Amino acid sequence: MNENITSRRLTISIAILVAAFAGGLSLLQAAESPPGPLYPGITPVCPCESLTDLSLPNTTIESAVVDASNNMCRVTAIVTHPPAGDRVKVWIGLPLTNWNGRFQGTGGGGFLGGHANSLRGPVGLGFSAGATDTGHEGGSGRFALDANGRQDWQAIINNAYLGIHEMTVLGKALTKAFYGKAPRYSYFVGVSTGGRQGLMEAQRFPDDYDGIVSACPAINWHRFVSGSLWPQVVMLEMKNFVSKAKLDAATAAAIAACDADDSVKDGVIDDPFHCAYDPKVLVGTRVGDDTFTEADATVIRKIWEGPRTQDGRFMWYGPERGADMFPYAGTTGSGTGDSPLKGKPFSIGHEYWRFYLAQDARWDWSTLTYAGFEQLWTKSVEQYGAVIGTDDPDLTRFRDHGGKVIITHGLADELIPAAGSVDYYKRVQQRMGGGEATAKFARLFLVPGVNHGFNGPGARPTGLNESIIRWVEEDKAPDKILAEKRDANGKVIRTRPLFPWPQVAKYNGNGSTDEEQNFGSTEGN
Ligand SMILES: [Ca+2]
Repeated sequence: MNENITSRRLTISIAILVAAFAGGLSLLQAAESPPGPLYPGITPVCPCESLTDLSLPNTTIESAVVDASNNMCRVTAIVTHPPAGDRVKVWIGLPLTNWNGRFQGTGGGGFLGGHANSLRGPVGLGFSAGATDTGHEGGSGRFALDANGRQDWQAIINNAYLGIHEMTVLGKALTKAFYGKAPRYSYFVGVSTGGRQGLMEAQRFPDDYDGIVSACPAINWHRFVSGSLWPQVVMLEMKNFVSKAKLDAATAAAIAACDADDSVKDGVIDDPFHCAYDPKVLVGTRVGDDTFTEADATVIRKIWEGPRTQDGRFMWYGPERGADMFPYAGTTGSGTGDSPLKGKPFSIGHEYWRFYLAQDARWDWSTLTYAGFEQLWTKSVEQYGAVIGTDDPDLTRFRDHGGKVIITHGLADELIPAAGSVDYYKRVQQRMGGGEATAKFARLFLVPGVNHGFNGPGARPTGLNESIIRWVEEDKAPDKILAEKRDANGKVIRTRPLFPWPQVAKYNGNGSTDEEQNFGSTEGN
């Protein structure tokens, strides 16, 4: 593969990430009011610049400078793990005034471990805050191979779990050095990979955080990221690439078929898990200048079904009906004349196959077969599950430490199948003593009709930071989260309640379906 193609793919990868990341970040910071101070009137006990003198094992504090425009002392440090020679970059922001007594860790997206810009939001709310590159720059998965083309396990581990832990340890130490007091509570707030990083902390370093908001988490990484190439192998094996127009037509038809099942016709399938719409209905219909075929219906059915072994056994979930199928299929062309239909794998999945599974930067995805897919998907589970799977349901130590976690996932997530979060939460319930016992410290809120960036026809959750703080500090568990939909001018045009899974919102039959008070909760999903 030449450099042009490589850099173009990287650009696409980063574009998708930035879009999802921005949506997620705005989700987590929208309209949040600053939490009250835990140490009223506290001020720094040393100059920002003096933090470079702090001595911590395997840590070099490169700079500590006042960033007046963001009211913070901004610290940059490198953490290493001798003799590996690795460099995990950590950014810590410490409010110059009005520190609220809490620390907040932030996460990344895709292969991006995190970003220094993520400090601004939480510091603006009075948190001391941390971010890290988890040991590599940028959003490519190339770091998984060393200069000799072999797996760089230190880099893989730093990205999978160790970088966030190092950031947290350093962030707490710098907070204590700067204010003379350790943070009383620590929170981790993340979206996508950030959501995965938060749950990884709960599983592996359960004392790091008191509260975690994990939005559309990239948990089950070893299953769904490799699984994201399933639409490509299906289309290759069937020699039938399905156009974007046909994929969109099938999504629209599924929404039309299942929209009213929740008794409100609003363009949203509240319960896609029970939407059984079959695209065979579309066979023979015209889509633009083309006709929908049996083979098109089969491909779409297999995309929704998700990866299966050659003898038909379940491997993983597909995106739900109502989620955009284009990011996984990436089909371009019209299929007519000089415009052949071509697929294009989801960029993060493609990089994972190249750098983790095939371990060959030049690996050609168009050589995929069902047999090859099954073989390397299985390798992914076996070789990387324990490292980056983030699907350990044993949260005993986190619970016993007093930890609380809110998981939320859009049901029209086009990049991470929402069923994976339900699968994980069910396993947590089984491991942690049942639904009621689990709900005392971990709750899942599914969000109908929103995608990976929490955008779409549905309403997006609000007040997640406030909810986790109230749960941790006042022991008030979130029984309901308010979701709202705004128009282009920012005006709220619809509100809906979200209830902890398996409860779902149900219209009570009276009043506006755009007002949350007209919905109650019922058992669902
Ligand atoms: Ca509906």
